[in-house]
Amino acid sequence: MKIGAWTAAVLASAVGSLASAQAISFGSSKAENYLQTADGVVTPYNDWSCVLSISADTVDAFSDCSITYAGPLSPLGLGIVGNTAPYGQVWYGYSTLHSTLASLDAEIPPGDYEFSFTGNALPGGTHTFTLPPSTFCAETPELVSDTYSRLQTYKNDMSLDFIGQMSGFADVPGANASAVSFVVYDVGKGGLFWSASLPPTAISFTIPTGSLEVGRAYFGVMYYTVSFSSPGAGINGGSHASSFSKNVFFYFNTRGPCPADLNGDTFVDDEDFVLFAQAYNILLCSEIAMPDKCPADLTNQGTVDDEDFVVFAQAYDQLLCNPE
Ligand SMILES: [Ca+2]
Ligand SMILES: [Ca+2]
Repeated sequence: MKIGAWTAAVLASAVGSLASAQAISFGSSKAENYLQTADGVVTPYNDWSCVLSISADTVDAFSDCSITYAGPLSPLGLGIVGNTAPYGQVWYGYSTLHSTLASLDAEIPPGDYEFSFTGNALPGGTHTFTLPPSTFCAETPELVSDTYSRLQTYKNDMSLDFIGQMSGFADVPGANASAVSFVVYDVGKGGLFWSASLPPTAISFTIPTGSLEVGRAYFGVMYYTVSFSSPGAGINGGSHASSFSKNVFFYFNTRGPCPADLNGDTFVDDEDFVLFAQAYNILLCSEIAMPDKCPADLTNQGTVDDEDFVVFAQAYDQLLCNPE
């Protein structure tokens, strides 16, 4: 063997051993969502749901996956939600939406779930994952004190860190991976701007200055997640994980004192109306044609539609910007 070929073989072997750990993990995530719209105002969506997942650290690991279990959706087909290096391939199977936890638990009860996976880059097989009884925290996730309203006016003070408060939650005995966690996304194009994970009993969080941009609309989610993790219980070192998460959504923007002044000349007039009409015709903030930061989405919901027109028309009638 020439030295060059030997080196290549060793390299291939080393890369192969890194890439072929072939760990396969199994999970379940039950969740309920809430919406916060003011200080002290948190409303449940009553949309209890569950995702069952299988993830392999190899791209194109399987060609098909399904779950058989003692419940009405069995056999439950799974679909691919991710398939990129270095994360590998992830399959999800979904419950339907339920207005109560009892109804969700009737459809996705605790017990044994037998995952079947058809081989592709990895061998096929079956594996039993045991879903524990539903164990949500008692607390409702909420930005407490004046955190919500201060977030709405953070745009006036973005050179400072934003420090908010929550109540945290009492963890459940036996849970070993529980957390209060956060994500903040851009409403229009969906990019992640800030995330954090804290212990369940944490009662404050900090968004460091510089994390957010002037002129954007954001939605944030705070998760109260009770989580049970069993590293090594999956295949080839993969894990089992079950989480039970209460999530609260909140919206805010950093658009300054006069959002309807789309060209920034301190008046809301016909020039702004032209810009508004162009955005209205595009409709979706996620469209490539939409101006960056989607400034005409005055309601922070990801579209420019009649609701935004109502807000715009009120500002147009006033002509001069009135700082909020
Ligand atoms: Ca203007
Ligand atoms: Ca809108």
